[in-house]
Amino acid sequence: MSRVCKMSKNVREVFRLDELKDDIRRNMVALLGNDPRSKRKFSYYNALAYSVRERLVDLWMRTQSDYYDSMAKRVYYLSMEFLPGRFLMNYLTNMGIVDECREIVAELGFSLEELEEEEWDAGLGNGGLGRLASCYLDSMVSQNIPGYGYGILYDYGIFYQSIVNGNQEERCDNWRRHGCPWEITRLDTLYEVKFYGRSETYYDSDGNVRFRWVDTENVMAMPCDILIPGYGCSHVSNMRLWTAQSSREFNLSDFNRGDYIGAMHGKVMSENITKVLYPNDQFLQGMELRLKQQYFLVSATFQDILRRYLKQHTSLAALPEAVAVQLNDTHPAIAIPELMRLLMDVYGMGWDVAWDICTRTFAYTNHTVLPEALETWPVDLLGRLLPRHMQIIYEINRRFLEGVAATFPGDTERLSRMSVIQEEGGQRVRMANLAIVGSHTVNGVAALHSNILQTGLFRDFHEYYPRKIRNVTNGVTPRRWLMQCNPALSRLITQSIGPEWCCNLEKLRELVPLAEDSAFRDAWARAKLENKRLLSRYVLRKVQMGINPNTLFDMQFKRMHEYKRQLLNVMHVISLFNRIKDNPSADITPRTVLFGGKAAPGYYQAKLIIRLINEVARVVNADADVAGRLRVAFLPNYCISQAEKVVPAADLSEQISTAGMEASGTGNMKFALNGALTIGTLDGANVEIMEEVGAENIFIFGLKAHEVAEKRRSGYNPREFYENDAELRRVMDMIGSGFFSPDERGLFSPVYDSLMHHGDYYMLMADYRPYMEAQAAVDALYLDQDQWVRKSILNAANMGKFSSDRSVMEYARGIWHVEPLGK
Ligand code: 6GP
Repeated sequence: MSRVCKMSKNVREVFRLDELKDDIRRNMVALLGNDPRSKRKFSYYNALAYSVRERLVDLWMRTQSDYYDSMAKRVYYLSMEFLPGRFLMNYLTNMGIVDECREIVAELGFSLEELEEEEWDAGLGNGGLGRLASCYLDSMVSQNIPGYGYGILYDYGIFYQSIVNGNQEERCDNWRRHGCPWEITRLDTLYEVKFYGRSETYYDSDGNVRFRWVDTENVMAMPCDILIPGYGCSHVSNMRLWTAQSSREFNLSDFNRGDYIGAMHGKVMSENITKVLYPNDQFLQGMELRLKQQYFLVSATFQDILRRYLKQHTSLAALPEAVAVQLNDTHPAIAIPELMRLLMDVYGMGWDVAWDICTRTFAYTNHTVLPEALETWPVDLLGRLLPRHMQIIYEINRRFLEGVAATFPGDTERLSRMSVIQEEGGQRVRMANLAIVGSHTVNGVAALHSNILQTGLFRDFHEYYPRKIRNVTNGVTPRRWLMQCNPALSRLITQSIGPEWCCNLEKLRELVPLAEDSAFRDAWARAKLENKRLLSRYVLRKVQMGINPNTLFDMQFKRMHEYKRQLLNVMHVISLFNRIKDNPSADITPRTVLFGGKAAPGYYQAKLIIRLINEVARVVNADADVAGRLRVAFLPNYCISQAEKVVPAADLSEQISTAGMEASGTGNMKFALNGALTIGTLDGANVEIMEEVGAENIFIFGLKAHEVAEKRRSGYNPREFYENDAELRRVMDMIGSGFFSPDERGLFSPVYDSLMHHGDYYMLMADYRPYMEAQAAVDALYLDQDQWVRKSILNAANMGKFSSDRSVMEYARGIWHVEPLGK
């Protein structure tokens, strides 16, 4: 912390702020070829961005030489997704120069906020998994843990969602169309990545049988770095994102035949590898291109890791002492056979030595138990694309199963469950099994989830490797998710308890006594209201709808998925609507219910629920009886920059997944950190949030994870709830009969049927009444503003555990075995 305070004293000097204005003008001319007298916001945003970035390059190089000089062990966070959002404000926040910059920009005739709005989000991820990776990079570098993120620079990130006639429509997210000032492209560094071909054996000079991968089709990987400044900027790291380039080799025979286009075709195709992010959240779409992307990331990254390592070491034997690789889910798990291949085929090691190095290098994080998300690849596909890896996987599996058979003699069922190769329904490679076998540590992302891994999904593995599967509860960075996104509240907190909280979130506990101070409560409520006003203006701009900041802001923002149960929230909205219609003079707590989230383009049911939300909103918002008491809106294109506006303005955070299905959740943490009260099930990290904030400060309802499992086993009958609950019955009948879709009566039948006729897998019917009761408690509490605000303060005050600084430190000490540099 002292680091941060020291920094802010001489921040003007360190970052040469006196020269910033001139630099912006200079960059307008030199880099952008624009006249500084023009008042184009986009140009000024770019000129500012370049001028900010260039102030970090020195620090970044110094950080890199620190790493070299100290021979520090490095962490490599391998992820197919990063979701950084916008960079400008994050750089300024972590550099501690937001206010200074605001003044300088004002002198140029702009507000900082309007320039910020010129930046397009870097949406290189789908949701939780990618955003977690970005939070972890922030926390690693802010705590001096030497590490890098490695990923893919997709030309098209997560699609842009618009709502047309109530339906989701996808547009491509060409986010770098106008360039991206944060990228540092390394045109001079290229690695060759191989695909296809075959594995052949040969004899080396000592007469040993060796393998080599030949007749391959090659693609080049070019790195692009984006700097990641740590808070206080004593360290600056980077993400290295790969982009595919065609190899220089042309297909000469095509050329010679005069087929120019034919010769170019392969080159063009190879650059497709990094074109587009797969837009599925927790759903495996087993396309060859996706596997190519995964191997592309892994191959390029390992060439880079070994290059860096071999600058300082002569033998690969000590790799695990210098390198820790974290696999963000199984997406990069092909790294395990890849490292084996490199160690054996390229560096000549024997199997046992190579395997020992491998298993001491890798650790794997699981982010979901949803069966449709678990990756398996057909053996013939993987074997065709990566023939040598397929051989290695078979050998890993053979040796592994030998060990299992020795421990559990005669248990063939167990062998077939644990095998890396799934036999039934055509041979497939189970990537989770491969990741577990090849890693020294496997972790879940919240206590409940890790427990489910140990006793459910990975139970056999837990019995075989009793210390391998552990928990590290997720966290979020307090820099972006409080300091940056919520200046009003941050200011109040800093005035009250000092600035240390942003690097030591446990400090927020000092707010606890202030919850009893009415002047502080008033100030807290004013900050919330200010944020609600800002959001209201945004909503008006975005969807041309006025919302009243004095109503309860009830928010559910996350990917659209049946298990997250946006539908249950809609059922509550319909119930409120009916109550108002039945009794127009009823005294009810005025609410504004806001939704946001993208559905995977091929996920029919999720898209239909978006439509339902919009149709319910249409009916509710047009009804004169309801006016002023209930309003509903779906905000299109939920993304990081939208979250930064939504999160600070929430009164109520909806975390209502079917218990046992949300691995952790991180939105739940962001909302509570910003003073929202949670209504939620005992799922994922909600369980730990309740432990921290106290059961009296959170609205918990519904089935628990073991009850869900038990009900599934013993037979669950959703109709029973329908028959015994008139209010629920009415809601269901309205959805099913076309009340919300008068022009297309059957439109929502699939929604009705999924609950009434197809088993209600996510158990909405069972949780409806408990949810309604919890919502009634919310309404009652909101009328007592003093108590509400008190609880809001206590929520934020007790969120210290959920800083990603804490999570990253647990990984560092317990899994990566690295210490912060300079300690
Ligand atoms: C998500 C989980 O659904 C969410 O609960 C968790 O907070 C987040 O990961 C970070 O751990 N999972 C994914 O986004 C995913 O794609 C394969 O899992």
